[in-house]
Amino acid sequence: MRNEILEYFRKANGNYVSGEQISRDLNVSRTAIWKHINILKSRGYIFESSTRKGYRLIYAPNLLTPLEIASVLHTETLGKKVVYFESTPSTNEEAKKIAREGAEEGTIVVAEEQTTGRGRLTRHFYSPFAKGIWFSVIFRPTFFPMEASKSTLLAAVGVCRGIRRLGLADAGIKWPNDILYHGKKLVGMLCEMSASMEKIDYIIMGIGINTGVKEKEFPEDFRGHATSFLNEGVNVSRRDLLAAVLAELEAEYKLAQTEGFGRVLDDWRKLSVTLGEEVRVIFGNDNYTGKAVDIDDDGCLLVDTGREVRRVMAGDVSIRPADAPIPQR
Ligand code: BT5
Repeated sequence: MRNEILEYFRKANGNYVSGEQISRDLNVSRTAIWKHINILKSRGYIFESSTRKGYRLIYAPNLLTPLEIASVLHTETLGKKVVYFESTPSTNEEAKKIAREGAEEGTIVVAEEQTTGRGRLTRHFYSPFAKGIWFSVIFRPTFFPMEASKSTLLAAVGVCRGIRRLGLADAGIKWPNDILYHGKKLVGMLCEMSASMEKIDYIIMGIGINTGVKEKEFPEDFRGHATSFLNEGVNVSRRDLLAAVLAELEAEYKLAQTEGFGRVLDDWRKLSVTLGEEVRVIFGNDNYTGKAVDIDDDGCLLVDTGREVRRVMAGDVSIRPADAPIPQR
């Protein structure tokens, strides 16, 4: 109902609308309208009210409602269908649910806030209200399940390009798919899949981009290792950023679907901040350093230890600068 009320005000184009009229047109009580308007105010919307004329909307914050997204979107499929939440536990969980129920390719799930945003394994992903873009895209690709791990790289390329376009030109990809800006994490991604041996049912690309989080707001355990557009001095429009990322993702996805992953991997190499660096690889009890020299055709990272070139698969591998302190177990 809140969205409908908002839409109503938008259509009024900054003019006054009487409570009585909204109540009649939308078939809700005036008390309910008043309650929704108060909630909208607490979300940053500014209304002017007049006892005689009613209310008018004079400022709408930078939210990612389906209407806001549609007004700037220039893709063919991605984002044409939007499932929107002010707050949800995790957009990936919601996307999986609707994908199982048959949601079509390109559908996106967007939330202003995630209460239990997920990273890999049991890690938490910090996703505060309207201070980032927390969303998941549903894909139903025709490539084989064995190729699916490369869709993580595909996602990183699309997101990195969108981010560069909107003002952070030095953003780069840390293998396999974090986006860093000057060494700090700006974006986290979590790709999940459901498939049989021969066919992918769906892939969910979950993406979290920090836009308006201030340095001191990041939780202490990773403060100093994370950043946002705002922190880097760029006041980005979240809907423009989302539209740019979706357009780049779509282009990269089309490439993979029509030509295979060759060009996607090349694009990834160009945007990587890992290749050429000394890295430490931590996987279970395995812990070694070496130079990240390339990725292979399967998207695995090749690390030259000086004695051999080791092939690192995604999964729970932690890649850090070689001189970073070794984490205590
Ligand atoms: C990730 O995991 O980075 C994947 C994050 C995926 C988030 C998206 S948001 C939309 C969709 N819905 C979800 O529920 N998830 C996806 P990982 O590589 O495991 O990194 C997690 C670690 O990143 C945490 O342990 C923190 O150290 C750090 N971290 C958490 N929140 C962060 C944030 N907002 N910005 C930067 N770093 C963060």
